[in-house]
Amino acid sequence: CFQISKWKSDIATASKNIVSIIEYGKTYENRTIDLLKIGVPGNKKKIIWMDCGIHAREWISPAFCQYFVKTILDKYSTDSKMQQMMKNMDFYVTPVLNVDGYTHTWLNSSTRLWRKNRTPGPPDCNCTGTDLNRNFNANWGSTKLNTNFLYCGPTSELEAQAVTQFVGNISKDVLAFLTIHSYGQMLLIRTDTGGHRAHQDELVRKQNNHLTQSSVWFLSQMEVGLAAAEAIEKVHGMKYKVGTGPKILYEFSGSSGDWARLQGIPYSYTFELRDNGTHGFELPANQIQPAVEEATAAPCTSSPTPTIK
Ligand code: ING
Ligand code: ZN
Repeated sequence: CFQISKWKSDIATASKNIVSIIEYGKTYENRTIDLLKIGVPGNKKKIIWMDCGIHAREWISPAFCQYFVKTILDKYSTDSKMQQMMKNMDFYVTPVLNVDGYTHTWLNSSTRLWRKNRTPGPPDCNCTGTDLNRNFNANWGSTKLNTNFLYCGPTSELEAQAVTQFVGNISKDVLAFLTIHSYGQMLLIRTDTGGHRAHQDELVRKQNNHLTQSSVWFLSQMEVGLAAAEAIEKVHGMKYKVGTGPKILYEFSGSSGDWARLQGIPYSYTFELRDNGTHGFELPANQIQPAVEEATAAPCTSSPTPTIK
């Protein structure tokens, strides 16, 4: 984390005109939560939100955020499309959201697979930490997953409060909310009502057999997702699945992405980066570079215009 902090300030110094650091919260152990704001200063800009490292052990995620930032900055210096994009949009990139948990996984091999943050549980309970991706105010408590291991908020944790407050204030300008995890090689999209209900929603859509605003929007997310998966595959041949969490992974509630969608942010995607389970969270070093390269192709794909029949 020390190295990532240094990397952030180096970048902000090197690209003063378009990069700044915004501190927007503190962790339980009093570490700073901050993000890089990247874009040409101006008015009426749209925002792309990206957070990495909400889960401590998913190390490829913070690596991805750093590579993504490097890529768009490199492009900015040569590519007129990127220069135009930076005039219309700001990227808000949090390289590590769960700073305490992430630091904990670097301690030793016995803590390497820690997922949650580091808030202590009740004194009589051997249950340190809260799963931050079950702590957001989105259908909170509506799935079976609020056990110790996957405790639900709502928004009891400082880290979730920081995101809720910061994004809440700017949400009408946020075009896309991207939150980065591993592993599984998936791009998760959302229904209007959240991850605990996607099955039912899909049935209703099929029964009605007509286009509501919500189904048009759903198809458009799907279409953008499929184009992104195709772009990923072109880089190193890796296949990514596209769909809703409950359909291709499992049911959940209290995730940041559902919360973002319920705030009215049009596009909310959760990335599950490499791999497919062979190494899982402990992705070998020689896969870091290809994994972040291919995933960068996803947000850098220009969105297709939805072709709804
Ligand atoms: N996966 C996510 C998790 O929080 C997810 C999957 C994403 C669920 C978005 C719900 C919403 O469980 C990992 N790998 O953490
Ligand atoms: Zn995760």
